[in-house]
Amino acid sequence: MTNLPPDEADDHLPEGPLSNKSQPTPDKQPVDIRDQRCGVVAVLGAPNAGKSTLVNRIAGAKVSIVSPKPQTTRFRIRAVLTEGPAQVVLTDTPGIFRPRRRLDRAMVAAAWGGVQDADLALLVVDARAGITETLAGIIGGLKKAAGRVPLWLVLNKTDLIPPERLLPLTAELNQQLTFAETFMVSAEKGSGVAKLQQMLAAAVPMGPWLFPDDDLSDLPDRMLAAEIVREQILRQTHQEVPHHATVETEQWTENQDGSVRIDCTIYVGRASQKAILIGDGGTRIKEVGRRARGELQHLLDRRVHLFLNVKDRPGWDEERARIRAIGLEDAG
Ligand SMILES: Nc1nc2c(ncn2[C@@H]2O[C@H](COP(=O)(O)OP(=O)(O)OP(=O)(O)O)[C@@H](O)[C@H]2O)c(=O)[nH]1
Ligand SMILES: [Mg+2]
Repeated sequence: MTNLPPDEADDHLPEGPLSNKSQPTPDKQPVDIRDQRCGVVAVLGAPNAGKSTLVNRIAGAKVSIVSPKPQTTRFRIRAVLTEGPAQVVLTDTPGIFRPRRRLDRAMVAAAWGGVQDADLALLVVDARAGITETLAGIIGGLKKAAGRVPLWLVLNKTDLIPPERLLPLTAELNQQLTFAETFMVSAEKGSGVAKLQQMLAAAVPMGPWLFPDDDLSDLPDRMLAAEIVREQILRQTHQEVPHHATVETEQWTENQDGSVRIDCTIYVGRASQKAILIGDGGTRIKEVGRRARGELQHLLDRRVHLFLNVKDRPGWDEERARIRAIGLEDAG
């Protein structure tokens, strides 16, 4: 049991918090329901292609966690962009790869499920990585779904490669699949994203909005807290620990003074991983807690007391209950 005392430091990370509400804009005119347009856009691709970075960029807020490690996103998160009469609901999905664990199968099933529910799908490709084996597998899967949903190609991370490499890659990908549109962007730097955003807003069909216009995401606060803690684990631990850790919010207690107490349990696969995560004298877990608490406090705009409890639980990634707790459906 590693219960942390509430940390008094009030800092938060420079990347900005996850958030599920936009700042109020008082001059916004209400849009008549008969004029509203709304569409669901699935964002898919290989792990680490930059899907979540792109979704956050388009939503204008950090809705989905991002890390340099593959398999950061584990379940579908919807980000909402409302612009004029158009509402674009972006579904950020887990990267698609060859699954091994029950958890992996559920993640990949969630990603493909995202395409089934969509009006449009964006295939995000890491332009520097090019056509990897993983991407070839995704293209194979998309060929089977061809025709059911329009596909747009988004070549990302264009800041990392010379421009002359982009056209051959685009040509090769367009040979393998029919893309209605192709975009070249840097989700991180922002270049090319405004154009994509405009085209998305113009492409969504007539229909009533699915979300209030100040919603940014559909992530419940308890899940949000767990994701913020997991993001810190992804950033502060290495090798096998991040992929064998899962976070669940066990308790959410409203205090009379307006603060909230959040108790999270972190499950890891082995006692050795638990030792790494806790660190010498508890230094690492304290830092995870300190940063996560800073972000949460900023996001929830209230004092947060965060308690982290690390448990080793071999085989949690084969357990149905753990998989359901992170919002995934068991895919067998
Ligand atoms: N240089 C550069 N880095 C990027 C760009 N977009 C994303 N990244 C980085 O790529 C890494 C992965 O980004 P994510 O957005 O987490 O990727 P993802 O596709 O959501 O990954 P999974 O959730 O694991 O499938 C992070 O370190 C990002 O900062 C980009 O346009 N340029
Ligand atoms: Mg992601």
